[in-house]
Amino acid sequence: MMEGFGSFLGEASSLSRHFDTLFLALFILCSLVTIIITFLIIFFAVKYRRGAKVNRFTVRKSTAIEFVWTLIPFGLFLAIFVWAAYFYTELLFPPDDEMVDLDIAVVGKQWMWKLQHPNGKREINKLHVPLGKNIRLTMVSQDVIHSFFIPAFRIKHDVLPGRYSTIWFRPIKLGEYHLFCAEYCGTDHSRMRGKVVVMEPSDYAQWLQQK
Ligand SMILES: [Cu+2]
Repeated sequence: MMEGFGSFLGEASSLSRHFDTLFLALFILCSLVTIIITFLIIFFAVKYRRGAKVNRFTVRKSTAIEFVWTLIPFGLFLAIFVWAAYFYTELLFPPDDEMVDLDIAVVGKQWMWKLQHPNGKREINKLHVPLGKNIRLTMVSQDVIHSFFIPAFRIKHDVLPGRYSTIWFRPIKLGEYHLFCAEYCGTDHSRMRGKVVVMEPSDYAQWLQQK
């Protein structure tokens, strides 16, 4: 079963749900702000249209109202920022070093992904991982900047030349998922994609031993 943009809400990693909740909260908040402002613009445009008999000379000032409409949105968006920053650090750093079950090396190059498992087994454009394990990727690029993107896991991180970057995930659903390069990296960028295969840990152990 392929998962990807088609099943936008498919949750295949432990962080997917957190990410979707954050996205939904931001979406609802921005929609509310948009609706309220649009309503006010239309309301005042109609009320003070040319020729309307309204008082245009006395301005009522209220410091309280100024504070309310400044501080409430500020607080709400600050909360979103703190939430997103927390999520970002969760995504970058595994809960604990000892809790990493599997370390996988990722090399990006024009135009393929090369992946290596701890026992030395290598694969190209395909990544096999065991279900329910914390998997850490240590990534580097051989040439230009690439970006390692698995939509179903909600992970995306730049892969840089000359610098290691890490990211982690815990798959919570068996299946096959899209892997993309999300940073334009040259002619065949659009073909720099692959598959992530989430397997039962026993199947993974077996697969690892295969030649
Ligand atoms: Cu690329």
